[in-house]
Amino acid sequence: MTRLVLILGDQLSEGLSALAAADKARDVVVMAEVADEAGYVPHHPKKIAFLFSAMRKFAAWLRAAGWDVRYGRLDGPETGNSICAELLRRAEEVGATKVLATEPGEWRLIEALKACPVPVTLLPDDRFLCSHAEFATWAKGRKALRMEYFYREMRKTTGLLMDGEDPAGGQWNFDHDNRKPAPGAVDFNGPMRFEPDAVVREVLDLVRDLFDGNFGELDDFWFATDRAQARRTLSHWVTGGLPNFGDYQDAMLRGERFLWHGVISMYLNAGLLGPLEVCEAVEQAWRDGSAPLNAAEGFIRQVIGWREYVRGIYFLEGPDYVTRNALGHDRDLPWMYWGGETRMRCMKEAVSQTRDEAYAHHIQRLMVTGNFALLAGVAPRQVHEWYLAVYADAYEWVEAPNTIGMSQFADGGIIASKPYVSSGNYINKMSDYCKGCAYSVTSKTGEGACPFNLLYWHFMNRHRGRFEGNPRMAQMYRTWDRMDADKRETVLTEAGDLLARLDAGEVV
Ligand code: FAD
Ligand code: DLZ
Ligand code: SF4
Repeated sequence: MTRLVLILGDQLSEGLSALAAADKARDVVVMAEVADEAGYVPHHPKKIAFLFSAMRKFAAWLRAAGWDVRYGRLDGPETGNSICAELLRRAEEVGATKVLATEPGEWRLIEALKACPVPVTLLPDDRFLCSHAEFATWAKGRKALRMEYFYREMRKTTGLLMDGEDPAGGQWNFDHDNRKPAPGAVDFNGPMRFEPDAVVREVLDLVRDLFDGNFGELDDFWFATDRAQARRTLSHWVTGGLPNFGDYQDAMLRGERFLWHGVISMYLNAGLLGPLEVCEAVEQAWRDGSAPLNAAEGFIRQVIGWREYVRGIYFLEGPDYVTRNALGHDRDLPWMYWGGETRMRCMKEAVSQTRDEAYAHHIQRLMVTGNFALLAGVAPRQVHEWYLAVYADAYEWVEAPNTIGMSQFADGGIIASKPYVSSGNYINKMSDYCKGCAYSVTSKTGEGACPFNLLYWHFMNRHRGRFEGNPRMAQMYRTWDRMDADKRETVLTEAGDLLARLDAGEVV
């Protein structure tokens, strides 16, 4: 009996569990560009172009490897609007009654597949290094699910950067070496860029026609769109970017969009690269002496630590995770996130590079756009939908814990032990943004005071009941209490005025 083998847009891996369980001689692969997936948030046009190009190339690779592949194009008149509709159509076409699929990375789609009239068998997604069961076992009985302890277990299981039982270099984490401010010049020319070929050009035309209204620039598309290109991107970065990756991981510089970052998350998350192979390449560079340990460890921690950990949390916490709002924030996402005018240089830089590249690095996401939304009290659901839409690497399993949990503290502290908030001082220390800003980072109040400075204290004051008992925040409450009462009043009044101007849609 013929079965269908579903391959989703972020499942473009040769060793995918659904493919491994299928029989090339009798089963039929189904892939489809469908309106529901392309439209559940207004995805950045470069994200759609990347995924459709990579899907089309993966389908061609499967065909060359002998699979019967039925591929639905978005502009194909027969293509269904949803994954389930497409499965039903193909089931009828080939006479199949069952579907094999690898578990999707989003509750929405898992539930849709379970409700689909044609029965779907969901197989574990073994492209990750930690299964749901292993994560649940690790989490069981713990008071706090801190990433650092999870990460140490992952180091031991994978053997990465281990000297026998001990961590290489005698310590698990070199993060304290990885917070250097931006240096003057960047000696890495950024991620490898690829000229669009015929397949990509055809997709670009389609995306230009159908997604013109979405936030994001489609021109100057340079992403890798198949595994061979993604592998070249990885080697290029390991040679040129990795050596300085650790030192300047948190730095931000005007006009330097990628610094020494890998810019490989979109390839990892779509399945063009695997987590173990990228970590092994990085470990090898350290063992060969071409990259320092703080860089190799810093990178490997992000991949086998943070990436696996956030996925574990997403699946452990369940479908309602994205609705959490522990701080009761309800402000609308300011228009500046969609490219509206702003006088804040840091926000302008982060948003405009997001519009151009569908990329911003971690500190831009966490300490600029995320920090501002949290300080301003924006509804976390809206913040979540923005991040899910605008980044080429965004799928809910990874984006939601980062946004709802790490960035917005909306899960009440499952991921973060304290909220990631800062005044302008942090941004000034880690970037050169403040130099060209209409606001003054050193002004705490008055005309031209940096909005981060005002909103920081507004946030601390309005959430005092929740945070003053947190030992990591006590010092800041002491600083606030030592401030002159009039000064505190002025800060809160000016912060309130600023929020009112945001709500009124004025340029801030
Ligand atoms: P590098 O700095 O080179 O890091 C190496 C790799 O580590 C990344 O490619 C990525 O796979 C992994 N990694 C690093 N940090 C994290 C993390 N916190 N969680 C998971 N993986 C991590 N990452 C996504 O892949 N998709 C998202 O949708 C996403 N949304 C985010 C939203 C917010 C609010 C924040 C604060 C972070 C988010 N991240 C997300 C994490 C991180 O910002 C990106 O993984 C990183 O910027 C990708 O760029 P890079 O490949 O250059 O990473
Ligand atoms: C993100 C995305 C987009 C834009 N389009 C498609 C699509 O047309 N077909 C498809 O199979 N997958 C697409 N995806 C990826 C899915 O949304 C992703 O598989 C789920 O969100 C689960 O992670
Ligand atoms: Fe951002 Fe404030 Fe610096 Fe301006 S002064 S760039 S708003 S941190």
